[in-house]
Amino acid sequence: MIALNYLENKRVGVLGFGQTGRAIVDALIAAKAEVFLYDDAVIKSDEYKKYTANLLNEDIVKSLDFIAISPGIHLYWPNPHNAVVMARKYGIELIGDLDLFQKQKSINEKIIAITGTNGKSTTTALIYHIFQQSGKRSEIGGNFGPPILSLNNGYDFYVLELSSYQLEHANILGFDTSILLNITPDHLTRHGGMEGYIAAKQKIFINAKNSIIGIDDAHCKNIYNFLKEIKQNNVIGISGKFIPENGIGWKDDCLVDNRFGQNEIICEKYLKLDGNHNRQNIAAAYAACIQNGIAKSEFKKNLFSFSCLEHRQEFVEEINGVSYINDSKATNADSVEQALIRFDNIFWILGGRPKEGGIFSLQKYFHKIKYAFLIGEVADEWYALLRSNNVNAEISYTLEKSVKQAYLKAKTYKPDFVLLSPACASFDQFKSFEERGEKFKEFVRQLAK
Ligand code: UMA
Ligand code: ADP
Repeated sequence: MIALNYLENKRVGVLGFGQTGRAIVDALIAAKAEVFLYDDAVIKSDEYKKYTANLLNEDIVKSLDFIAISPGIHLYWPNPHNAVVMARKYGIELIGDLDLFQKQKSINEKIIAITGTNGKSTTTALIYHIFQQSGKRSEIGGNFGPPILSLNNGYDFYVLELSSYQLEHANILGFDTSILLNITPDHLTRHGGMEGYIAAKQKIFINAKNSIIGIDDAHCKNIYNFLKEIKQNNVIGISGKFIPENGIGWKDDCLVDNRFGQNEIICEKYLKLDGNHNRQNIAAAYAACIQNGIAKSEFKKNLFSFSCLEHRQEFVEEINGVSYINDSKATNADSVEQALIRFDNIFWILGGRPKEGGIFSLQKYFHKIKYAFLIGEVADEWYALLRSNNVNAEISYTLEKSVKQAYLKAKTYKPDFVLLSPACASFDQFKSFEERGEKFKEFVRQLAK
């Protein structure tokens, strides 16, 4: 756990008691701070009940030194949380866990911060894997893995996945290495629209010592041009599709380092982590490694020992010549697009709680869909949309039924892949995308028995 000794005897409100809130409370207790814990849901844990307080009560709020907030707490859109409004009225500071970490961090502890709409977790895990294997003492956490304050002090590198929520809350910036992979519309309600979402993402570059940025989409390309214009230090453009000028990218299935205009071939593609999207992740990871003293040979050796993460285009089973793929983490159209580019002749299981934009942008891949199985809240609406585009489809509503129906229909339609790539959040039927992916694997393995 991160030592927050500078908070001894402080009166600290904690708003939100999920994973982040729990790690904050634990660190505050260890630091001998006085904790005032509040969550909109009832806090049932006997262990933590004694710390609860009403952060909607003026007298309590105005008595605090500050309030520590979880990433899910809204500061602006669509409405600030009531406790946030109260805190603002009395000038009580609101601080996220990343800033609490930054306030105690020594100069020898470096942060590699990774954001982007898609590919954050894969890139974060890949960088951490290569750092570890190359003998760099590292911790991994943030939006992926353990919450920041449950990491340990004294490591050389903290490889942190940062969501737009965490970046929105961050005021202490200036990471050693900052990576922005890509930007497509996501979380628009929380950020008040696309501008707010981009603004949160690009905070990652404020005062960064090394700035690594994907230039495969127009939003990131604009940010790249801006960083160049203001002469930010060490800006490296990366791509999963081509070789950027003075950057890092791909040509003829090879990763190419063109930082110094020499088009140096670093390695061939890694089949377990392929597709333009993963090539973008690999290029970003290479840039981060090379900027932090890892030799090219070490990078190459350790890239090829990386195991892909679960729920991201994960192969589950082959049954009667059909491969079942778990892409439960594909919760937006852009991430689903990567799967639809990669696979052909597809039985597609999709649906859940839809996000802005839906699947409209995926129309150009509909010819690859042999049959679609709709689940979750959006099932009726997307069934109508797919049918109006002449895609064979049926409504399953539940994941279990969709897997059974796909298995039965496969005998007639002979797809190559049954792909769960939902283009939706999971919360209408599952606790998380992980639970949805685990259930999918369980249902598929039952078929294989
Ligand atoms: N809560 C309130 N009032 C609110 C909002 C939340 O009381 O208005 C309470 C909830 O009742 C709940 C708690 O706050 O008890 C949840 O807090 P949270 O939503 O900040 O979630 P945590 O459990 O702390 O998990 C967060 C990240 N979740 C979100 O940002 C929504 C986790 O990312 C992250 O792994 C974890 O911190 C550790 O750092 C998950 C995620 O879905 C994977 N992230 C989003 C994404 O990747 O798209 C951003
Ligand atoms: P994140 O943590 O940003 O959600 P993940 O690495 O967990 O990213 O991948 C989430 C989904 O996005 C998966 O379906 C995966 O196949 C896809 N994906 C991974 N990397 C990229 C990328 N660079 N661009 C677009 N999609 C990606």
